[in-house]
Amino acid sequence: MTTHHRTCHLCEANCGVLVDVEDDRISAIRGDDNDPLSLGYICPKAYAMKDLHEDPDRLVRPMIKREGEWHEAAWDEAVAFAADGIHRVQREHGVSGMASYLGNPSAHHLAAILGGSTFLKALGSKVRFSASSVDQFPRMLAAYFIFGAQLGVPVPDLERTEHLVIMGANPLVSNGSLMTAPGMKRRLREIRERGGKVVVIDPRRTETAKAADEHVFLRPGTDALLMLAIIHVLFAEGLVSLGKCEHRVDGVARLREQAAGFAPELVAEACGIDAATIRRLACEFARAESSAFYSRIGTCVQSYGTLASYLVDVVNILCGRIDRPGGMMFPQPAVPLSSRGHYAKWHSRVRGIPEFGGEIPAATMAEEIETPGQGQIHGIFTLAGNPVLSCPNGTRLDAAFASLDFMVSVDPALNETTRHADVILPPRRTLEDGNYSAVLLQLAVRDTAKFSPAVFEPTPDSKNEWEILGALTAAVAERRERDGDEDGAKRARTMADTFFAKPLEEMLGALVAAGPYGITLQDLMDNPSGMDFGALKEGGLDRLRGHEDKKLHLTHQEIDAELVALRADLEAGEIRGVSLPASSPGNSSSTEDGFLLIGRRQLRSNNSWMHNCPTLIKGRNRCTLLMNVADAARLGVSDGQNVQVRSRVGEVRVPVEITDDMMDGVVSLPHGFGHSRPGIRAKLAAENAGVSMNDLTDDAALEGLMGNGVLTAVPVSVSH
Ligand SMILES: Nc1nc2c(c(=O)[nH]1)N[C@H]1C(S)=C(S)[C@@H](COP(=O)(O)OP(=O)(O)OC[C@H]3O[C@@H](n4cnc5c(=O)[nH]c(N)nc54)[C@H](O)[C@@H]3O)O[C@H]1N2
Ligand SMILES: Nc1nc2c(c(=O)[nH]1)N[C@H]1C(S)=C(S)[C@@H](COP(=O)(O)OP(=O)(O)OC[C@H]3O[C@@H](n4cnc5c(=O)[nH]c(N)nc54)[C@H](O)[C@@H]3O)O[C@H]1N2
Ligand code: SF4
Ligand SMILES: [Mo]
Repeated sequence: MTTHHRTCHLCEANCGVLVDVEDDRISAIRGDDNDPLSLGYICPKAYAMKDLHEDPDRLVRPMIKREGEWHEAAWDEAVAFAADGIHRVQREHGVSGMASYLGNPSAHHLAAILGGSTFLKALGSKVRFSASSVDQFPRMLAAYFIFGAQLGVPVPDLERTEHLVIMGANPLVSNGSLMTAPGMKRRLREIRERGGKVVVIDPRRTETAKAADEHVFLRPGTDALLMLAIIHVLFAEGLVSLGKCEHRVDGVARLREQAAGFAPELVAEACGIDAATIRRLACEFARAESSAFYSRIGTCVQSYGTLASYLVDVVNILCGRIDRPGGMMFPQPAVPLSSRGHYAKWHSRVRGIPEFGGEIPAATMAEEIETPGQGQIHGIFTLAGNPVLSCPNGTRLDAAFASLDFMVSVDPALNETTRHADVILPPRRTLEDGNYSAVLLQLAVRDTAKFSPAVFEPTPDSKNEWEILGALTAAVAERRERDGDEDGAKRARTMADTFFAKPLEEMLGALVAAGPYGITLQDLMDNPSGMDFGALKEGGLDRLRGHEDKKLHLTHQEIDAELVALRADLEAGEIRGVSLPASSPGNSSSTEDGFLLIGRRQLRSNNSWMHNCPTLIKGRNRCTLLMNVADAARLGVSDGQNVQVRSRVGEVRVPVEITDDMMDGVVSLPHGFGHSRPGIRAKLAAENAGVSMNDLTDDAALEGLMGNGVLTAVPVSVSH
């Protein structure tokens, strides 16, 4: 038997694992006690690494579709086919006639993230989409506004905080996000054991809420109102104390005026939280020895997502919690990926949505494909994504993909999205490749570094994303050269010759050597469980490559406009067109059969792509609609009964699961299911198909500042 050290690549937590191999098969996957970040913790998903490695449905050969039939192909043939298609679309419809979509796992693989970003430069199309715009973009845009860097997202100093507020996140199940922090259960327990407090604000009494000191139900979509009321209290009670940010924050006085109109009493009913509780939350946060206000996807994927995320940062700033031990701090990773980013340099063609970091929102993908005219999308390149199940109005997107002239996917799965491709280029199995978690270690609650060497020899004639995209880039360059497209050829040729020509490990070696610890690849190899650079360090605000004046900026016309819109909405009794409850007793958000739909994550699932893993999918049907006891009684539905859920864009039929854990008037569906579409190759997933929540989410609803997908507080009706 041999034992191999790896970092689990399945979610953001980055747990150190030991993979035991006997006779060329994985015999065990265990937590690595010596990993300085995870200290031996793993979750049940770790075992899915074996399922994924052995998945019989995984594509191992490139696939070309001809007259509707899939055929295995040699790499040369498939790469040439892909390059021909891309070149044809770009020649006929312009460079940006070929769009791209990068999915979530690309952030977990060095080969994919470096390969993807380098290939997109060669491709040259400005029409880029990714899973980030159905996820954390609002959090990043808030960081861009305030700190001047889209990757300048602070993380809670879990190892030292005395008071942690968790809003719109369920880290006990998700294992944390924009907060690389394996072992959340232990971490929360330790905060409480040292006399600290953990508060969860969420429309569902989640697994995390149950492990906290206090849970507060919040009406979905109203986070910005709650934060404004908290800011109002901080000013009214004289609790603003900027600490080390004293001379580096702009716009505090103005903010005070803006928050004046949002007294707790004014927002209480809309938020479903009484004013006294809001006051207490604010005071406890400000008065704690140390405190960190952490918000995540629930707060992002709403119509005021950027404003809400921004106001969370503001609360941390006003209480002097930024860049301070026990507060919100900036990690110092071994490979810093500093990127200032940009915003609103240009706008999407159809709805005029501002770009952010060079992308336009995934929720606009379908309209950009369907709407004729100059700049229409005719082809798409997807890498590690399944937007048909993960983006709003999946039904429409599904049809839009079917109408494309050409599509190429770099993905190991033939799934709901890649079934529309003309050619699929599958990367080799993850455990056959080395890896370094460059993106997620940017956001870790402790500074560490670790390289994961390959566990298995590569399957003969297999390629990773770096190699696939390198070959594709060279092939595209050739076609452009042949056609005399000098600029395009040069762009692709430069990428192929100067970047892709280097082995990935050489790229990594250069990156760590240039980092703050000046380590070498050999150092990483010599420390198979990882290198520990200690607890989060102060000075992050100085290290950040943010605003030129090194200040935190709290005055932005975009934010002002959102505040005006929110104020008007509050007066009109709605949140961007979704009605707030009429002066109703208690927390109720429901009207007869009308509900607000929210999502949920589950420990044995990960977005759309792990339902073909036997160890995860076994057991009861988990694609259920959670509904509160009183709502179920009112509708006359019983546990397990199938109901029809309708939204503006679609409907699904799904069994109800009755619970005490939902807020009145709010129902919850997990996303990532819906494997009943024909033509996918995932036997177990198809047998446990469930329904897709994104056949209900609405692509007409966009977040106000950069058009992030609105995946929560979706108005639906439920009937039987
Ligand atoms: N309603 C609702 N919708 C949501 C969310 C929600 O909470 N509610 N969450 C959103 C969030 S946070 C996210 S991140 C998105 C995710 O959205 P996507 O990233 O579009 O979807 P995934 O389901 O993660 O699909 C991952 C794809 O990557 C492939 N893959 C896996 N490993 C590799 C690899 O090593 N290399 C390559 N090349 N491909 C690989 C898989 O086969 C699969 O096709 O979904 C979003 N959608
Ligand atoms: N097991 C598992 N782990 C995962 C994933 C997975 O699919 N499964 N996905 C990974 C990915 S891609 C990501 S981005 C992370 C996400 O990690 P988290 O951000 O922790 O995601 P969720 O568990 O969806 O938690 C979101 C919470 O927001 C709540 N919520 C919904 N609407 C609102 C609202 O309007 N306001 C507030 N305040 N709360 C609201 C929901 O009830 C839910 O508890 O998880 C990662 N980890
Ligand atoms: S928490 Fe995430 S990284 Fe850790 S074992 Fe589970 S899936 Fe892997
Ligand atoms: Mo995500």
